[in-house]
Amino acid sequence: DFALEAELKGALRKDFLWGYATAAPQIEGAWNIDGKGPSTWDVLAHTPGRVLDNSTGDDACRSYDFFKEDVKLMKSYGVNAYRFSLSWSRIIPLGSASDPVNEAGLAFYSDLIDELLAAGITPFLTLFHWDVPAALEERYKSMLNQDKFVKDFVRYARVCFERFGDRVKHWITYNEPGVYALAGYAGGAHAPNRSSDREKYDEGDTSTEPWIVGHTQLVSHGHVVKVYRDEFQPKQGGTIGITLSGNWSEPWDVEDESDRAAAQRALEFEIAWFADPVHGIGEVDYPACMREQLGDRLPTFTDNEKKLVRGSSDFYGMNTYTAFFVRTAVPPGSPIPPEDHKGNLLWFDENKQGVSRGAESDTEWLRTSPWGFAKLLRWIWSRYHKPIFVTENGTTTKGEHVSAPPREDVLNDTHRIEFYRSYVGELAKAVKEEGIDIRSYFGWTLMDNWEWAKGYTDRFGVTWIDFESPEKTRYPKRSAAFNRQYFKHLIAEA
Ligand code: GBH
Repeated sequence: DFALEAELKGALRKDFLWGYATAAPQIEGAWNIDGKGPSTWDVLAHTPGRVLDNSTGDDACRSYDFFKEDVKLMKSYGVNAYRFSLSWSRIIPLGSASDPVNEAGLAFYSDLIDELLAAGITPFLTLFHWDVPAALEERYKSMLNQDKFVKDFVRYARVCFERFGDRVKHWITYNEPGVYALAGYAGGAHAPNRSSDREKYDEGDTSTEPWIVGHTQLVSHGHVVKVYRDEFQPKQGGTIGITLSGNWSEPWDVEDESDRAAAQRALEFEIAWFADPVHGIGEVDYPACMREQLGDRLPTFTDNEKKLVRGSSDFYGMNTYTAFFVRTAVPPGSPIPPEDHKGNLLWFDENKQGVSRGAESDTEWLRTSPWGFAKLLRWIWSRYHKPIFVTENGTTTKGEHVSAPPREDVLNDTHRIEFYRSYVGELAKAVKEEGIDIRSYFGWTLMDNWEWAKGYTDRFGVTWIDFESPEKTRYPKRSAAFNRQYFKHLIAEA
C-alpha cells in the first residue's frame, strides 16, 4: 500500500478515463503475417544502420498473438480505458483508396475491441501513429502529395468507422503530427528518413518538407473529421480529435524579455503550429511567429481548408513528457538558418543553475518535470479552453536493462512511481483548484516496447518485457500497482 494525498481523494470526475497507451508498430509484431503489408517503419527497420540497436519491430511484444493476455494484464492493473493505434497496412496492405481491405487484419482489431469491452475497458483508437503503408511512400511520396494522400487516408478512416464505430466511441486521427513531420523530414531518424543529412538518411528538403507534411496531416485530419461528423457521429455518437505533442518551455531567465519571448515561440512552434488552426479563434492560420520566420516555406490555407480545420477536434489531445529551459539562439536582425524548425531557440537539457528540470530518466531528453506539466495544462486551457484528454505521459527509469527474470529491485521502479505520483498529482490539482476540464490520463506505456529508432534500448512500460523469450514474457512493475491504487483514490465514486 502506498501513502496518498488525502486532500486529492475524489478530485477526478467519476467518468474519468484512465489507462495506458500503445502504438501498433511498437507492440504488435507480426509485421508480415495474415496479409499485412509493409509500413515505412518496417522498411526503416530492415535498412541497416537506422535503428540504434539494429533491432526491428518484426516481433516486438507479439501483441498480435497475445492480445488476450494484454487485456487480462490491463484488467489486473485496474484500468478503465486503453489507447492503441491501428496499423493502416494491416487493414489496407497497399494503402490506397482503390486497394482491397484485408479481412484478417480487420478481424484482429475487431477481436481486440470485443475483448476490451468484455473486460469493461473503453477502447480509444488512434488511426495514425506514424506507420504509413510503404506502397504509398513508393508510389507518390505519401504526405508530400497532399491530394492523393487525403483521398487514401479518408478511405482508410471510413473503413475503420464502418467496421469498428458501432463499438468504438473515442477516435484520434493523428498522433503528434509535429513530431512525425520533424523527425521524419528534418532530423531524418524516423520514417520515412528524409533529411538534408545525406550521409545518414535519404534525400529530402529539410527547409520545406516538414511544413508540407504538417499541412497534409492537418488538412486530411479535417477531411476525416467531416466524414465522421456527417456520416457516422449522428448514429454512432462518438467523439473525435487530434493528439498533439508538447513539452513546457520555460524562459532560461524569467527576468530577460528575450528569453520570455523565446519560451513563448517554443510553445507556438511546437504546439500552436497545429493547435491554433484547429482550436484557435479568429482567422485560421499558423502562428504569426512561424509565418514571420518561415515566410512562404510555410503552406497557406485555402478557404475550404480553413473551414475543414477550424473546430475539427472535439477535445484537446495532449501528449507531454518533460520541460526545457530555452533562450533565443540568433540575435534579432540576423538571418535564421532555413534548417531551424524550432523557432530560433537554444534548448537547455541540463539543469539551470539553482533550478532543477527534475530527476534524470534513462532517456537523455526526459526528466521528471511535473512543474512544467502544471504550467502547460494552464497554458493550453487558457489559450484553447477545450476539454483536455491526456493521451500520453510517462518515463523510462535507469537500471532496467537486465536479463530475465528481473530481480525484485528492478521491478520496484520507484523513479517511475514518483513520476506518476507527481504528474498525476498536478493533474488532479489543476482539476480541483482551477476547474480545468480534464477527462482522461493515459500512461505511456503498457509495456516495454520497440521505441522507434531507439529500438529496445528505452523501456517506458509499467510492465517489464523479456524480449529474449519467444513469448515475450510480461512482468508487472510496481508502478502498475501504484497507479491502480492512485486512480482508485483520485476518481470520485459513482
Ligand atoms: C511519444 O513521442 C510517442 O508518441 C511514443 O510513440 C513514444 O514511444 C514516446 O513518446 C516515448 O518516446 O532527441 O532531444 O531531439 C514523444 C515526443 C518527440 C519526444 C521527439 C522525444 C526527441 C527529443 N518525442 N523527442 S530530442
